[in-house]
Amino acid sequence: MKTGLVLLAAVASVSAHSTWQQLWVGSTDQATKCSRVVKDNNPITSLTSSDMFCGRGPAASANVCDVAAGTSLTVEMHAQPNERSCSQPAIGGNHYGPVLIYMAKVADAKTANSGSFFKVAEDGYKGSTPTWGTEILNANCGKRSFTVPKNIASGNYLVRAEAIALHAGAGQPQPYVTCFQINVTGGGSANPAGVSFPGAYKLSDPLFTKAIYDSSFTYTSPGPAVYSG
Ligand SMILES: *[C@@H]1O[C@H](CO)[C@@H](O)[C@H](O)[C@H]1NC(C)=O
Ligand SMILES: [Cu+2]
Repeated sequence: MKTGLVLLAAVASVSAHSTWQQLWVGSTDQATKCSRVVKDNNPITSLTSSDMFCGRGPAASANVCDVAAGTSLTVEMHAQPNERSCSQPAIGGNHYGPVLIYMAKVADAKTANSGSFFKVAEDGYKGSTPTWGTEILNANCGKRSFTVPKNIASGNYLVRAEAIALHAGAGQPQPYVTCFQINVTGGGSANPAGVSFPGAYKLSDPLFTKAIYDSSFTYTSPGPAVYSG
């Protein structure tokens, strides 16, 4: 009985892996044109892995998408590569956890392999009935929109989309990360302070030291506060 349950849980968990894939600039669907598409939909296995930078084995795109400062970007996640359908949850099963979006100014978004990331959006665990960022994502067909801060300097940036599944328990976060290559136009002069990936998160961070099923669990945001612009 116990073995059967464990096996079922393992199967459900595999089918519920996921991957960030597509980008919308305003209402224009850019699909994967400016995405560093990752090699598979598995989670990153360690917070100290180099995969924390832009995901598992990402392939840089030859394209950079122009985005006017102060306008909307949308990142889109689905369980299977090349999927757009809403018939399956974007990140299903029991993959509860926050959704976070960062940006880093880089010299060339097509080749950058490091960056100083500031946070531009976060859905943690909130609401009158507490709701996880991943649940909000599923309710929106995998899409999460945010505003590119109006005052940041123009130039190339990497957008780093992240979901961290926390169902496996204390000390076992499972991040899913993909980067998008953009060129901000018409910006201001701000260069927000940022953090490095890997490096910004530690297993000793409060979010990762207690299981989400623990009655005394409280949400503590990982990484820096959202840059308010
Ligand atoms: C970014 O946009 C600026 C302003 O339109 C343009 O001059 C520059 O060539 C663009 N850079 C890239 C890499 O697209
Ligand atoms: Cu999974």
